[in-house]
Amino acid sequence: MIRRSFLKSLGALSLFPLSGQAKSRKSPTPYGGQGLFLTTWRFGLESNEEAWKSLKAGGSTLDAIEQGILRCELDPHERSVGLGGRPDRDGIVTLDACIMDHEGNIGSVCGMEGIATPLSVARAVMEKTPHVMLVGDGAQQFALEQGFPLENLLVPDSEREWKQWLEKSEYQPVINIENHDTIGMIGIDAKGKLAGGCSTSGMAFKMHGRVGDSPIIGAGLYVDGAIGACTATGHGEEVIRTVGSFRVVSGMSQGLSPRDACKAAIEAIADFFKRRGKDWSNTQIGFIAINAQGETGAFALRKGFNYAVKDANSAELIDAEFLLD
Ligand code: SD4
Repeated sequence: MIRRSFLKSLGALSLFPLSGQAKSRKSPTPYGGQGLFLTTWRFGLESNEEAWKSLKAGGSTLDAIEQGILRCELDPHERSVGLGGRPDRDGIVTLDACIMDHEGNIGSVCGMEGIATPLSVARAVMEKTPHVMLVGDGAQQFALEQGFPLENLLVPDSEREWKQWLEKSEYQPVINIENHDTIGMIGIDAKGKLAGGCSTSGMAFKMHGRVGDSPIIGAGLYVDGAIGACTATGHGEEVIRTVGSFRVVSGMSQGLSPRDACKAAIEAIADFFKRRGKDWSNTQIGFIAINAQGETGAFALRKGFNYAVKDANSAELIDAEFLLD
């Protein structure tokens, strides 16, 4: 039932081409604001402030998003992004990030070690290489060539937690619902230019080499300048399976509100679980979205996901609606 209603709402899954359809719409009018940012989790409040400062100083939406995410990446107390991120099961911190702008330029790094700011490296991949994605040693080598410093990203608190986890030796990577994982940030400026970024250390104590949705364009992040933007947090395998962020933007291209498009994607994830007969009791997934008119929305699989919104008049943390208690 859930899947059928989702298909119906997408108009028989006419997922392509997004931009082509949207061009026939009225061009987006600035929505009366001076810009707007939407960021996953509580740390989004501070990141939004940083993004706002950058926008007010004349930065592009993309500049603002980079500054907002940098704030989080460089904070050693944020234990799921950048410096201080939780390591994999071998005790190695590996970072994933991607970025996408209004025009559809993209860049990504996966499984990168020793560089605290993967979002900026992803931006450099986008702007300075003919490629869109660099992984592992190649990503690190490129970052070093670009002048990014090599650092030990494993802070004592993360090392201690990892050792405790080893003692339990369950070897079961967990999605840490309470620890406010990935930072995903999307925004729009006064001219209606959209952009987004996503950065994470991934699932705590994952297998070495595991990559989730966060650096995958279409899964952890998608931006179509004519339609809207979406980013995801939570169980990356499920977001990849359902091409989550693209699905949300696709829903918006079919006329769904950002909130309804996020809800439809969550329902699709739930349906995939049911079809496969898999246990989803430890799974959390949240989407946040913004359309080209500056309308926002979000939806989560279960209770507990919140996100920060900032515009010229307000800055708040909102509890997302959810499918399951
Ligand atoms: C991942 N999506 O690597 C990330 C982790 C996350 O809340 O967002 N957890 O799968």
